[in-house]
Amino acid sequence: MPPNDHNDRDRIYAQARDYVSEFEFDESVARVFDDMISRSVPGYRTVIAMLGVIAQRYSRPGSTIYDLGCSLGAATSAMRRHLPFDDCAIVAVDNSPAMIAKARDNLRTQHSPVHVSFRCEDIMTTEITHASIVVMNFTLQFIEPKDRFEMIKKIFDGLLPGGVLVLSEKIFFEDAVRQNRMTELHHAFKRANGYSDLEIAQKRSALENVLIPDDISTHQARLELAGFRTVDVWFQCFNFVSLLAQK
Ligand code: GEK
Repeated sequence: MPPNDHNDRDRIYAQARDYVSEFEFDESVARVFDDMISRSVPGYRTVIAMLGVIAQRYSRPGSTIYDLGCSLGAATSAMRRHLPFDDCAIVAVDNSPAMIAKARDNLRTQHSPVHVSFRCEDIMTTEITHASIVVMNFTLQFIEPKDRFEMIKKIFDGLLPGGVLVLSEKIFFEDAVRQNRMTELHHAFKRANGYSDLEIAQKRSALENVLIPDDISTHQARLELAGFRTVDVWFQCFNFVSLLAQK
């Protein structure tokens, strides 16, 4: 495959299917993932670019930075470019072998003294220690709701004092009118990016029991219960947000 195959156009749900199975981060998704996420998540490129700025501000010498659910390594790459300390290390984790293989490939050509180790494992089992920054960029939404507190608490415990968690998520609004308005705007965004109504509907049904969004107050309460001192929404576009939580 050509080295830039991750730039392929996402046409996974373009044809009508008799049965839409549950969404999986398999080889076919990994191949088109960069295109898929950029055309599906409003503000994705901005969030990735700002992770570089956040990494520059909150990294500490000799600390570890975690990218949990790293997919093709976009967040890792942005942070690595901006880290002011050569002795930081990045741990990038994903449980999809196809994603990890491509992430490894993508980062191979990036010149930086900062070491990156890729791990193909469930982030529920990842040990977090001596962390200045932990990034979960649109990943917690795929973790079973009953396991989410345990995950956040583990991150809190593994962060250094003053360390930060960047948590980006699709969110759900309790208020039905607001939920409809934001969902409509999200779908309008996808249509504007070339997705058909069929693609939008089939992808939505594939994700139905896989991506389970929380509302913003659930996120905030969970982070505070885990012990985070401050929780700020630093980015929002329609029903997608990113939070900065500091220990
Ligand atoms: C980005 N952060 O480009 N353990 C490990 N990985 C997991 C797990 C798990 N339990 N569950 C899901 N994943 C990336 C985008 S995508 C977001 C993240 C999206 C992985 C899954 O394999 C996928 O690669 C990633 O989390 C979610 O900044 O597709 O909306």
